[in-house]
Amino acid sequence: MQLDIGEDIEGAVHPPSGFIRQHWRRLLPHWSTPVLSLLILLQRSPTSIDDYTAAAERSKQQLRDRAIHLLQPLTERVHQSDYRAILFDPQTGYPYQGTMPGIPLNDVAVIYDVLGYDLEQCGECYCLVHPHWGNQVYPAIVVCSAIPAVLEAIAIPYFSPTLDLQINPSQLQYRHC
Ligand code: B12
Repeated sequence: MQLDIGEDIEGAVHPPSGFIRQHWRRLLPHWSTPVLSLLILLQRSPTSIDDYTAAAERSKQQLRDRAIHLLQPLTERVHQSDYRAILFDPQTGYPYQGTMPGIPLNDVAVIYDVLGYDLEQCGECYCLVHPHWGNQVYPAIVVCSAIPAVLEAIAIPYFSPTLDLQINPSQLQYRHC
């Protein structure tokens, strides 16, 4: 079910992809319970990001900051309901905060698996092709130990219309190195 988040932002809760069901211990070595759901956040990029340009790096920076601004507090809400949730850093594929990393999560491969979006080779990397936004899409993934219905029940009120989608710089606690 699509979450109603905002303009140029799409979010939905899904069961885990085959790779995650099979490899969750390699992705999260310190977890003792399996990953049972994912929240996928897709943001439309204001510029093309398919090459190493200043505009692309600026857009990726802003989109990453907003993904963290929106999803990190959601993981804390999940913890308050006694489930586990981790935001994977969209820039690196490793957990965003405080945990022993395993193998990096390939966001593009997961979304290709779960949503069936096309992929295109962009230089040395593979990019998702969103049905409406093309490759101007910035993915971010939260994995969770709760079943999809439980994560949805937490996410729907969280992404209520009052949620501030705009980032003010003072909130940014972590920037790209
Ligand atoms: C590593 C990486 C790179 C590497 C190359 C990666 C590669 N060969 O795949 C480098 C640094 C070269 C690169 C470049 C670029 N990248 Co890049 N990259 C990533 C990163 C961090 C990880 C991708 C990854 O894991 N690849 C897997 C490779 C390294 O491993 P592999 O052995 O081939 O495959 C294993 C994994 O896939 C693993 N796996 C892990 N999880 C999963 C899940 C599933 C379902 C499966 C099947 C497998 C799997 O299993 C496989 C076998 O062991 C992602 C961010 C992310 N969190 O996913 C961005 C990302 C894919 N890159 C992105 C972009 C835009 C680029 C660029 C095109 C432009 C730019 N400005 O950065 C440039 C290339 C420009 C050019 N002209 O060449 C964007 C794509 C956005 C989109 N629309 O999809 C991402 C999502 C980053 C972001 N959030 O913006 N990138």
